[in-house]
Amino acid sequence: MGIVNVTTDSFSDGGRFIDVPRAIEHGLRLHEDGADLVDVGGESTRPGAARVEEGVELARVIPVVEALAARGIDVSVDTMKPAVMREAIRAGAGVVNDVNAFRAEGAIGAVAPTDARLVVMHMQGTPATMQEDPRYADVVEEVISYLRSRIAALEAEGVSPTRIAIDPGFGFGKTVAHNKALFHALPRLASLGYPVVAGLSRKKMLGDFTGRPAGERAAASVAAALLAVQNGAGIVRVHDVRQTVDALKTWMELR
Ligand code: PMM
Repeated sequence: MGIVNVTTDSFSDGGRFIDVPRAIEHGLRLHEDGADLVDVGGESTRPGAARVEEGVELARVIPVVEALAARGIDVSVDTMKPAVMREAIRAGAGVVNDVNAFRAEGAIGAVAPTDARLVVMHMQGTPATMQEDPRYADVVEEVISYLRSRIAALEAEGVSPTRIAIDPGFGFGKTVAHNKALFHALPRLASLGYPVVAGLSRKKMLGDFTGRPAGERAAASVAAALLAVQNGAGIVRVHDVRQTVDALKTWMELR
């Protein structure tokens, strides 16, 4: 899954793809580089990020989804808002990726009657405050039980389990120790029977490990993606698609 952030403040590529034609161009490039799925988002979820008005998010995201889907690309929309989900599906998105796990009022109703695939992610708190003081008694148990309850809520509204993928939400209300525990639990998450999505690309934890700023975390991101797949992730959400695809191809030949 390649990332197109149509925002002004995403932590890793903030401001670089705010205009629609450039976002489309970037999405096409990620597809050419080997992304099976291109994830388009118009509201940053970086720690401390402010919410974006629905109209602004629609104006950012829908033309990009439409243009990429019209070229036959499998497009995912990264949003928490039911109206954006609905419009994006209408514009051709095949996947809805919700870091809020379809908890917003009307979110399940927006996706249930469609055949869009869904990414259900764990987050503690909200992006505005989630990294202030994340706490868990047992992070792995709590993330799994949360994901199970969100899956149950979706299935109760008629969503087939075959449409659902799960994501532990690295960095979303988690310390480095929490992220590590969840990383090591990827095989267990995979054993729940839903494809597992892992998003580690350029995240702060990789900066902690390497001492590098977001724009210089490609090697760390590729290593994290490769290890995530080895641990059972079925989908990796990445900025550096070309490098990640090369690493995965090489691993598949040599393993
Ligand atoms: N991370 C970000 C945004 N959306 N969606 C999923 N499913 N998983 C993630 O880990 C995730 C996400 C934040 O990263 P970005 O600002 O680089 O997009």
